[in-house]
Amino acid sequence: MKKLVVLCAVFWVLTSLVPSTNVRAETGNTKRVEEYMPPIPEEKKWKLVWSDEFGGTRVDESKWEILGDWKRRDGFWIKEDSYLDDKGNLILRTKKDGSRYTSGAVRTKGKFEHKFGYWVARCKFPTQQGHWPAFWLHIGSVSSVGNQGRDGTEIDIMEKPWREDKITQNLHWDGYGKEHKHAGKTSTIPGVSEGFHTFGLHWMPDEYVFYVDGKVTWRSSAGGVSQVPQYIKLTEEIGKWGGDITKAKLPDYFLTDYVRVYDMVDEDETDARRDIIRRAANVRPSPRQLAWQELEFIAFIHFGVNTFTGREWGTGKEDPKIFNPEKLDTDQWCRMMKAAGMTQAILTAKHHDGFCLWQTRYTKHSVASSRWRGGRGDVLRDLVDSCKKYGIKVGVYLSPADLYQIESPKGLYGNLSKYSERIIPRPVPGRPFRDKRSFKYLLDDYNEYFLNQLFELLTEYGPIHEVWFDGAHPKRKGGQTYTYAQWYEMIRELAPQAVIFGKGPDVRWCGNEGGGTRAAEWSIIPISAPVDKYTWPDMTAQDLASLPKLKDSLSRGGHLHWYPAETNTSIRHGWFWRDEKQHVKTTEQILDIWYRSVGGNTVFLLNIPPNRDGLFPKRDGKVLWEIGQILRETFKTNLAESATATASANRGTGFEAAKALDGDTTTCWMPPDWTAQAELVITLENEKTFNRVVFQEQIRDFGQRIAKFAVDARVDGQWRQIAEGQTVGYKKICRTPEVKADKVRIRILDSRVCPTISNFAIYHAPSIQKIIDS
Ligand code: FUL
Repeated sequence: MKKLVVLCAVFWVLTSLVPSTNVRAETGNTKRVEEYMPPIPEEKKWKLVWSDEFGGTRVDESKWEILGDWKRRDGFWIKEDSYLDDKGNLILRTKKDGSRYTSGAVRTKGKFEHKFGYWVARCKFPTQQGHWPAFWLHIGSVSSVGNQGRDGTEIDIMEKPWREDKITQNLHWDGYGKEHKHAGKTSTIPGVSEGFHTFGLHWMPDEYVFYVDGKVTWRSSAGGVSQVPQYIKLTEEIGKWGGDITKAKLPDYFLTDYVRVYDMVDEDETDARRDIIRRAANVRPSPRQLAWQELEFIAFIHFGVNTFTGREWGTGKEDPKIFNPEKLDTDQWCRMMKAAGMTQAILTAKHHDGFCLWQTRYTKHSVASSRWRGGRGDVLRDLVDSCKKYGIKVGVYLSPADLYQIESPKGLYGNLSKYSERIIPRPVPGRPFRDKRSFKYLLDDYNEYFLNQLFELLTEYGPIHEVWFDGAHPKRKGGQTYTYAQWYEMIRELAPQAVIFGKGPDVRWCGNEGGGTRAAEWSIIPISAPVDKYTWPDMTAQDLASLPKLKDSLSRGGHLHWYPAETNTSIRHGWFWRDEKQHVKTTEQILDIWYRSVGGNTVFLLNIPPNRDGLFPKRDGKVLWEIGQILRETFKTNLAESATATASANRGTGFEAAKALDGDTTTCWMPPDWTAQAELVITLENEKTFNRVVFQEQIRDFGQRIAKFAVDARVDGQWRQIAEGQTVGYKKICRTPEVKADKVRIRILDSRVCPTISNFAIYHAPSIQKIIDS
């Protein structure tokens, strides 16, 4: 029972929602009570901001400081006299210890200090005389004199130094010396000495209202009302005022069932929050985005004149003759990509320098003017043919920046040509198109050139699955702008399966080129304009899409868009092959990026630049092979294949816990809506030794929802946390310590609306060294 209370309380804190002024709560005494909440204006709601339900066996020292050991009044505060009874109560014990009397006391000093709101504790009193239980608020500045109690007041929400049915409530300010001031009220409350009762304070900026069992006992503004944060104290003291302790039968106990602190918040804040969460949880990937996400690990191939000059960014003035990769063998590229487990290859068909790797009709600055294969070679053609053979998809990088078109005398880039109606593709004598579709757009010279080239790429090389638009510009000219809307429209028509990367609506640049990943990688991103009007800037911030970010954007008229991240980096230092002194990342480094990116809700785009021969270099090939071997070895046997699953909350038919284990990622376990926290427990067939835990959300129909989770393994009958994290999305892979366990538990600690888990698996990753050495 108590666990439920704690869970509920945590849920309230996390979701910050208290739906009505009367909060249902369960108590440690298995009695349901309706928590009394002071009246508030209609547009306000109570929100639980801090609480302790005192579950478990140890006082939570992140919340409380246990006082002692030292003398206090006529007795001693001793740490061992403050403890939990494992029935959901804090015990402050009073006892005789030799000749001295001892008791317990705790406070939240430095751990929780707060002002205003509703403060309530549910307590049961000791029965004997001589001691003095209290629930009060304090702060060091109570001692400062002047400014009355506004700079800090001792607020005694409850003191009971009597055995009779009465309690007292008090305010003290301006220190405890000559200037000390005080106001207070003693109330007789029949029955208060027996059983549990609640003692509350509604602390407002201009008044204190004291409650016992939900009834007002005293209102006061004495001292001008404290305006500063204060901490909580729960104490037992021994002093004459409480009666003669020598007459008491000891030990005696002061029990507290809970302490809760609520704030008054705007009603629409909580409703608006739910509304944002609901909206966020309803954003879905398009089928093309989903297909792209499932590619997981893809290749980038930077190749061109830079390969022959050793430059990262060309100048546009390169002589095409320098391009001569005599041994070019795209089958070799494919074998290596395949060995690594890569599923798609994106070629720099044209990089910033403007040199084209395919037989374009629209410029001579291409392979056609090179010495390679007598000017008849076509790198893209070779690549698509090989990829077809090896079952690898193809993407194209077509740089909007084009230095050849900027620098050459008749260059089209920024040439200030007039926009006029033009037909794409522009016919070229002797080079007809098989695809008879055409597009009529208002264009200038460079946008026409760009669209003509896109038309060639998208109609003459088989299906293209990704179009990569780089935002980088070594140089600009003539105020050249791009007619992106037309580019996108033509891509959608000619290659509906293709995702548009970067300067486009489908796939987001992860924000760095070093393989960095985010702890929380959301695919639901706020954008400041509707999709068709948005200009897709680089998004490099760590926090792109937390709820506050969504709220901020929506409040300013923004929109939510499914915009998943692609993590791009190069296996080499630099994007192009330079020489064999060039640093190549190690297998361990690439593997680490693979885990963080593929296992962190992004697609991993790894660049492997061919050398001047037109081959993937040996060193790079070795890393690719090792990566593939390691991943195949690691993920070959799912040790949870014959496992069974149960869940803490169930939505019903079709969404049972077992759906997380059925090998079908379109089915999932899902608890009821507004279950932000829930657990999925997987019972393994028998004890298994593993160090990888994989799970996925069903993003196709339910989007991305999980915001915080932990993973536990049951080792020798004891649950032990082995991983924690924030987002999950398409896939989460946790690298955990190696454990031998018979159960695994995913604890969803926060999610939007409710979580889904479409797949769960565990694996044992062998030592990398063993594979590298083999
Ligand atoms: C950047 C470019 O400037 C680099 O040369 C490289 O192509 C990289 C993938 O994108 O923006």
